[in-house]
Amino acid sequence: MIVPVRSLVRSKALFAEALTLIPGGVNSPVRAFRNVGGEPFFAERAAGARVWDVDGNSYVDYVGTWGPAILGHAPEAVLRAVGVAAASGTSFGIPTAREVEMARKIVSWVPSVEKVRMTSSGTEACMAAVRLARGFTGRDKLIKFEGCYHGHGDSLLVKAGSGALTHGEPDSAGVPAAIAGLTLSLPFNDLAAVRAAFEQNRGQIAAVIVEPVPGNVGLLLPEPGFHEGLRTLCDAHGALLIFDEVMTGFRLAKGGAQEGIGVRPDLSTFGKVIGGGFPVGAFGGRAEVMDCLAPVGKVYQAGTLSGNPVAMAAGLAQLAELERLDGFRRLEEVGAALEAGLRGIFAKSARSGSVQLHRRGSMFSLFFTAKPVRNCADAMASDREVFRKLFFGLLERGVYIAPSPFEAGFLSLAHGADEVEETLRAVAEVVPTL
Ligand code: KE4
Repeated sequence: MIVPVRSLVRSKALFAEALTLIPGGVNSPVRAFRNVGGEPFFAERAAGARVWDVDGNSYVDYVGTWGPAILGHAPEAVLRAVGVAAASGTSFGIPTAREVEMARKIVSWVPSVEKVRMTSSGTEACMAAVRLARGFTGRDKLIKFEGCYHGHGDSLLVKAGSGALTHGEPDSAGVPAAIAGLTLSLPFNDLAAVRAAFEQNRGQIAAVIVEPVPGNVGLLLPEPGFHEGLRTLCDAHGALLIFDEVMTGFRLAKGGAQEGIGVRPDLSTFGKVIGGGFPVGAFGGRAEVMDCLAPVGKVYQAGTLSGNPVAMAAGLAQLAELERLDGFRRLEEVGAALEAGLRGIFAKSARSGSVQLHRRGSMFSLFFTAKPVRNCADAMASDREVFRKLFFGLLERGVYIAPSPFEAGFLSLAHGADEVEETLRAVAEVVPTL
């Protein structure tokens, strides 16, 4: 493929101005390309599996706005629903029928969820779920896993993944030691470490929170028995099990990752897909736990735009399309096709022994290392320079993967054979240069 020289003039000018007005020039750190270097391009528009930058360059998009764009960008059904909803008012701060419809949908799709509360982000959902677990159990400590990212709430920015891993600084400044000290961050897939933490903190642990299939340190795959072990340990020690399905929920299956794993958490958090690209989060689970929330119980949580009618309309339309189009089966098919193509390319390359390709459904990631990647430490030990070369090699060929080895790739229903073929052609050109 002749690699066209891509003009980035307008992106550069916008970024230069953004840097004078917005910290790092971005409203969320992962967008800043800090993990790969260089400057981000600025999006002009997106449709289907593609995004166009302000200089007119187009890219097959595997970031999908970090998960929400599961149908592809600007799906007709979502745009229509948003227009209808917005025409009747964009926010009321008064209960609406759409919130009941969304709650009914989540409860019916995710059997472990008996009651659910909407928020405006995944961060809020995770923060609230942790507060609820502490209020329900009367305990303060929390177990999480290194590299898992549950938003930027203080208790959860401890050895967190995603953007927090950019400079190998998984902890954030500004989080009081007294709060961070209540969070025990353990290696993913290490049940012995969890067992020991419960033993050493008897009666003190309110909850274990985990991304069932972590997507914020690249994609990690849970080993057989890991989640069953977490369930057993939480039951034995009177702690709650929280599955953070903000990324995996309504993506890996109708019932989220927990459907395939077959373990019933006490609480789950959601976001991304159920907002159809609008600001949404949700948390739900056992009714006896959820009823500890105000105004019924004493655990306070609130939000001006929680259950926003336009966001609900977008999310409901997206979920309806996923069901109508037999979306989960098709996402598995396109994921398998991309995986087979990538494995074929790497198998014939000099890199064949030093790349780990992880995929679950429509989520995937690549680690450049000869060793298996079981947890955050293994992921951090992978070769970031090779990843950086892959990223930019693909970008200049019109394929946009996450600008960090510590993120997952996302496929959508708009990624068809043409997009996969175009992607594999670009990969086949770049891999020999790595
Ligand atoms: P938000 O507050 O960004 O809506 O959700 C936080 C969150 C919670 N839990 C999981 C499993 C998540 O993946 C996220 C957010 N994911 C990142 C992508 N790695 C969002 C992108 C960003 O931070 O800009």
